[in-house]
Amino acid sequence: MSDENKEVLVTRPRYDRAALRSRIVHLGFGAFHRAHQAVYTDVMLNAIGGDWGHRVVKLKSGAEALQRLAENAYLYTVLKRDSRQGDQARIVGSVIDHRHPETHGREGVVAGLADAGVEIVSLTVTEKGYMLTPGGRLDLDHPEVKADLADQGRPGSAIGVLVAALAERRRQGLKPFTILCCDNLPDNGARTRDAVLAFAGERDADLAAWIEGEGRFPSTMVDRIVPATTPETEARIFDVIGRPDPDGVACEPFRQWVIEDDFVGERPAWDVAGATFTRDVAPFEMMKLRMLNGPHSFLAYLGYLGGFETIADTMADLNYAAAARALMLGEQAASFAAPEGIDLTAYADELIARFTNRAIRHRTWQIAMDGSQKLPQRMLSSLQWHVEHGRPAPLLTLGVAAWIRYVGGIDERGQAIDVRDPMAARLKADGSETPVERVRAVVETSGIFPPRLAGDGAFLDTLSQALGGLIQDGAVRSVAKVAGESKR
Ligand code: NAI
Ligand code: CS2
Repeated sequence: MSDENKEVLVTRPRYDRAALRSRIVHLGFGAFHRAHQAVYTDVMLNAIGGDWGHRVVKLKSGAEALQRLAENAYLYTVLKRDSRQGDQARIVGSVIDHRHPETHGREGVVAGLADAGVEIVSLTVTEKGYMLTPGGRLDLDHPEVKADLADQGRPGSAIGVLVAALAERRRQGLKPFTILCCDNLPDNGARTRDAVLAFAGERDADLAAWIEGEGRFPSTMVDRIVPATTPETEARIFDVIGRPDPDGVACEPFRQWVIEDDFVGERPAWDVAGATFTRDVAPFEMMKLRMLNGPHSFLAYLGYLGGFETIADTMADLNYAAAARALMLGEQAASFAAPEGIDLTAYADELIARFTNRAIRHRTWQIAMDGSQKLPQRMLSSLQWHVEHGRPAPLLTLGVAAWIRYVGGIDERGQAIDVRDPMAARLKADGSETPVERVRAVVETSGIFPPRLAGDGAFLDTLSQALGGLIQDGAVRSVAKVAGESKR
């Protein structure tokens, strides 16, 4: 019997859904939240019951999708897929309510957070949703920040909504809620806190002081590969559960969540579902961003340019697989201190196995999105470490060169690339520049390179050479070359 035809185990909620309350509000109800935080709550509820439920919010598009989810009693499928072990499905029951600005009005969204029963507001609004400068501060010139500061009762951005809801809680004499950032940002709790305090400070210094004193912003390391849903995923979910599920998602079996244990009030016992509560998340965040996300972006840019559609397709080229592992262990691992008790070689081997999972179709194009928001924490900070220590870093350099080539907007076959990035228009190549000119232009216009790199002529020359080599040889040969050199 082929894997596709084997009977698939389907786990369903065994707890009393009527007992759940909207004690967690989630901003950014995308693929990841469905297969990560909501699953941890669902697993916990199956184990010990309780009343923790999620009220989910989308601030941008998706009003109809949320309405449809409500009509389906907020139940949806998470399909765990593994090319070696087969599939397993879970019907998740922990989501119980929603808010959307088009359905409930912007004021209704704010009220959904300010509600006295809410203990935690979690977020997965993507890196750009925090509206930060390359230095990690709230960008006061960002058009959404300006608009929300001008119309404070009706905010549209995540930070604006958080501050408006906190102001309302204070007005009502309530405690603030805990703000739990679950995006792939470095020091994600502290960055979110700084952004919220900066926004609140523009509005009212007393409000900012109250949030600073009473609020809590635990940092988290979140991990599970959850690609955007494809028609193939939808068809497979149909086969497994016997009906269509437009809200279903597919993901890998692996999941990890490390959470700083610092909440305003109560919190769910997510540890029952496998999460780790700890005092210091930073070493885990750093390890994940550099060992997983850095190589993910490397594979995404060089894979896309090399003509590969997904990460698993890219990894099937053994030079790419060797280069990814060499990047992890030969360059990234040197640049940070591993969390206590973690063996980075074993961690890297597990990552390579996860990237090779052919049942997961994670498009290189999807991961390539928003590179200007991702590169600093994934590659540029470790590249800076290498430059400061006088150590060559050919794989990181090639990865950054591939990003520069990719955001230029034309692929190796002369076809246009659909570049999705807040800086896309600024980063487009004009086609007449030499690699040296192009590197200098991108470094200057993006503003994302740390000064130590942007001001280092030798580094810029090495990066220009890598870009020149990539243009001349193409991605596949360039990767083969660095993979070969890394073995020596
Ligand atoms: P998605 O595209 O399915 O959902 C993104 C959500 O963010 C949507 O609800 C969208 O409306 C919202 N959003 C986008 N831009 C926004 C903005 N400017 N302001 C407010 N909301 C905005 O993406 P997915 O897969 O849910 O990933 C979201 C984030 O979760 C990632 O950027 C990453 O930081 C984190 N993450 C994702 C993982 C994955 O494998 N999918 C794994 C680990 C973390
Ligand atoms: C990916 C991540 O889209 C991306 O940029 O690198 O979302 C990745 O899938 C997750 O961080 C895995 O936990």
